[in-house]
Amino acid sequence: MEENRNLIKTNIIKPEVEWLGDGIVQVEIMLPAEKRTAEFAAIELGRKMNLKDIEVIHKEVMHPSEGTRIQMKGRLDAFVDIETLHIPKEPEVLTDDQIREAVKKSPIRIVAGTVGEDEHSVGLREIIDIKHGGIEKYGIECNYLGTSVSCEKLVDAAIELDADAILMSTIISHDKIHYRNMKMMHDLCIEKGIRDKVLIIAGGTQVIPEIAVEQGIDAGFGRGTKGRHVATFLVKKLGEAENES
Ligand code: B12
Repeated sequence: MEENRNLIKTNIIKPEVEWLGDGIVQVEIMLPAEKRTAEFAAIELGRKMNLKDIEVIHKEVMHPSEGTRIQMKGRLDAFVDIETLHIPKEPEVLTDDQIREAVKKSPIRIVAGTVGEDEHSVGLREIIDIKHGGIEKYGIECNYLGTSVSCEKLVDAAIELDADAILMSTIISHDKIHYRNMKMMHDLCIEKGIRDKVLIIAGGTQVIPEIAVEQGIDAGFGRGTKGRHVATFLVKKLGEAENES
């Protein structure tokens, strides 16, 4: 601790667990191997990550046919100078009154569902439902189509209801199915001639906003999203489109 005391008043940060800037990090690894092999393989992998003083602190066989989860700790002799970081600004969130006022002036209608074979409905319901502070509370008309809805069905519903936005939830991320579904939704909207009339918003536990947008959709939202974040995006984006036309 003594040797790192001078870190306190600098822009330098180092990982720490016990002492100021002790450099200790915890790493979690799943290895397709039995317990003992996994333990020693993990230590070797830790060395290849340039960790020092490696200790395995937990091992757990998930299923004999799957492998072992290892948690280990080690010392990483690295630091970051905060001054050199590029930290993007957090998006501005409108107040409840601002959102309600905007929706009153220009009503918004959305269609929503969890896509593909995704049965995880809790997240999307939190975004929509009034009882969770979802977007319904601002007067946004929500048409929830349910779980495991095909992209095609959501696009058809958007056409039929003349919706302003499609809200797709995609929690499962194996084989990047979440991003593939976003691209499919974007392509289908082009094919059916509505891409310039409808916003596509996707969300889910493993959704990284920047990567979501790379699939051609308008916005992606990850863990911890609240209805007010989505409502702010809808109001701002639809407002911009209105001003342009
Ligand atoms: C509950 C749960 C289930 C329940 C779902 C019940 C239901 N009605 O929703 C049941 C038991 C059915 C289930 C089944 C399965 N599950 Co499950 N499940 C979970 C669990 C424990 C919690 C999910 C949850 O409700 N979170 C709480 C909500 C509030 O958070 P959220 O979903 O992230 O939503 C927030 C944001 O992501 C975002 N958001 C989400 N959707 C949207 C949409 C829009 C438009 C926007 C803007 C934002 C947004 O906003 C939300 C609020 O902040 C997670 C583990 C975890 N801790 O995340 C695993 C998890 C998601 N499940 C998993 C798996 C593998 C499965 C199964 C395949 C298991 C199996 N072998 O059968 C099946 C799949 C079934 C299917 N066809 O979908 C994995 C997914 C792995 C992956 N990366 O793909 C997880 C991560 C568990 C794990 N660690 O392995 N599951």
